[in-house]
Amino acid sequence: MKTFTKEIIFAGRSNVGKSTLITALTGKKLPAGKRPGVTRKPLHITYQGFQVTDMPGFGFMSGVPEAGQEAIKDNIVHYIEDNAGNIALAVMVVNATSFAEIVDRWRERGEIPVEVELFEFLHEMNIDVIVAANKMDKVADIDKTLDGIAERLGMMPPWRQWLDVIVPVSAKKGDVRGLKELIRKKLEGKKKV
Ligand SMILES: Nc1nc2c(ncn2[C@@H]2O[C@H](COP(=O)(O)OP(=O)(O)O)[C@@H](O)[C@H]2O)c(=O)[nH]1
Ligand SMILES: [Mg+2]
Repeated sequence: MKTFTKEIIFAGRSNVGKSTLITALTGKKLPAGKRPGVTRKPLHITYQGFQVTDMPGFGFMSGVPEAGQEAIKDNIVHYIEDNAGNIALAVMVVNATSFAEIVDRWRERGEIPVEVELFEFLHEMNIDVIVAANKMDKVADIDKTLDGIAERLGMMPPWRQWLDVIVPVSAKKGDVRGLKELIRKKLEGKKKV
């Protein structure tokens, strides 16, 4: 029987620190910190028997027209649909310092924020999701910030009720231990199909 390498995808708005986070977790370099939107196609690396995929960042990027941003979103959705059977886990990376503000701004305009849409879409596809709240080194009130993120994704605060979903990290500082541990826990026994 043919076996497939299981996949872990990292998705999120541009500039939230996806590439930095993958490098911090795996020790492998990906293009990071360049112009937002530099990651247009899914990038793959292999890590501990898994394929790790850095998805293109969605949302506003200076210099990228709105049609291009929509196309990136469509690509992400299609990629996930096409590979759903093989995706063992999705890590949705958010910028903890701006997530609440961005979500509220979209909602005030009567729109569904892309990250909320993505979170729900992954659930519909039966893909296990971790929300990595990144840039925690810039956050003053940790509990309040994480409660705000949980609530906006439809998870009743306090955020500590959702320790199997939400994990604070600081990719830049290399503080990713909680995420590493949660990924390990979720992937136990999921390596091959
Ligand atoms: N303060 C802080 N900055 C970070 C953190 N992680 C990433 N960054 C910065 O955020 C910017 C975007 O990072 P990048 O990994 O390219 O984001 P991507 O577009 O989501 O792949 C870079 O300037 C990083 O140095 C973090 O944990 N804390
Ligand atoms: Mg990137």
